[in-house]
Amino acid sequence: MLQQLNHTTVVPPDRSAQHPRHHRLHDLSPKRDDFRSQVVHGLSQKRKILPCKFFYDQRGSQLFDRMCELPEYYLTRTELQILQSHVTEMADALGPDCRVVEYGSGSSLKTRLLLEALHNPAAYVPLDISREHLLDAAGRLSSSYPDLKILPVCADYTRPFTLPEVPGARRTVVYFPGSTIGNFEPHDARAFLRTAARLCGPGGGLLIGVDLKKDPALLHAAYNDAANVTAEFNLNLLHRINHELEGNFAPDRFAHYAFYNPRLGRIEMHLLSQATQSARAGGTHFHFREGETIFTESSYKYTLDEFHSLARAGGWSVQKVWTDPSKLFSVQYLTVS
Ligand code: AVJ
Repeated sequence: MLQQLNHTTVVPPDRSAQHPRHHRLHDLSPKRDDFRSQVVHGLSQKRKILPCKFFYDQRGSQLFDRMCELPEYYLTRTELQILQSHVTEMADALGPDCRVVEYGSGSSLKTRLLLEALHNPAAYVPLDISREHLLDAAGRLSSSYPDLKILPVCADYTRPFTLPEVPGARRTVVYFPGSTIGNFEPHDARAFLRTAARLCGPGGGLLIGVDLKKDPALLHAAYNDAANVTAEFNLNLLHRINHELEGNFAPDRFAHYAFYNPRLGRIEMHLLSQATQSARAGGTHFHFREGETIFTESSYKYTLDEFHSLARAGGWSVQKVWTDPSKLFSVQYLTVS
C-alpha cells in the first residue's frame, strides 16, 4: 500500500514547461488505417501496389525531412521561396479574420510565415491523423504565438468531418501546402477538392501548393537523388512491413525505381524485384517475378491550365497564382465558386 502511495507521488514529466497552453483537442477518432489489411490487399493484386501514406512511420518521416533538404528536391525550397516573396499578397487575398485550417499539423516554416503575415486570424485549426504530431506541433506554435487561438483537430481529412466553431470568423480557408494534392489520382483529387469546398462553404478559400510540369530531367533527378535518400525512403516501406507485419522481405533484393511518365504527367515510384523471390507478411505469402514492381507512389504534376480545370471541376475558382521565376512550383489561392 505504502509502495503504491509512494508511486502516486511521482511527478510526471512537466510538459507544460515546453507547451504552456493546453489545447482542447477535437478528437474525431479517425479510423486507424489498417496497415495489415491494406498491405495484404495491395500485394495480392495482379499489379502490386502499396498506398503512399504508409511511408510516414517515424523513420519515413525523418527521411522525408532529409529529402526536403536535398539539392535535387526543388519542391520544398521553391515553395518556401514563393511564400517568402509573396506572403503579404497572400495575406491580403485571404483577408482578415480567417479561420485557417491546415491539412497536416503545421510543423513547418511555411505555416509560420503565413500565420505571421495574416491579418488578425480568428483561429488556426491544424488537422492531422496523428494525435502525437498534432499536439506536438500545436504546442510549439502556441509557444511562439501566445495570442493565436489554436484548435487542433485529430481527423482524416479525406473523410467528412466537422470543424470547431470560431465566433467572429469571417471565412474558412484551408491551407494545403507541399503539393500533397499530387499524390492523389486526378479523380480522387477532384473528390478531395469538392469535400474541401463543402467544408469551407460559401466565401471559403483554399491556399494550395501545386507542383508544375517541367523538364522531365529535372523531375527525374528530384526523385533519384545522388545521396539515395529517396531510395531509402521508398525501401523503408519494406522495413516497416518486416517490423510491423512479421514480414521477411529482403530489402536489398528490391531496387528503388522512379521515373516520369509523360503520358500520365506523373512521377511513378516503384520497388523493383531484382530476382524471382517470395516473401511473407501479415501471414500471407507473396511471389515476385524478376523485374516485377510494387507501385508505391504517384506524384502528379500539373500545368497551370490543367490545375485550373481540376479546381473548377472540384467547385473552386482560381483567384491568384504565385510562382517562382523558373515556374517550377506554384502556390494558388482558390475561392469556392
Ligand atoms: C509529399 C507529395 C510532397 O510527391 O514529391 C518526395 C513525397 N515522394 N519524394 C512528392 C515524395 C518522393 C512528395 N510529397
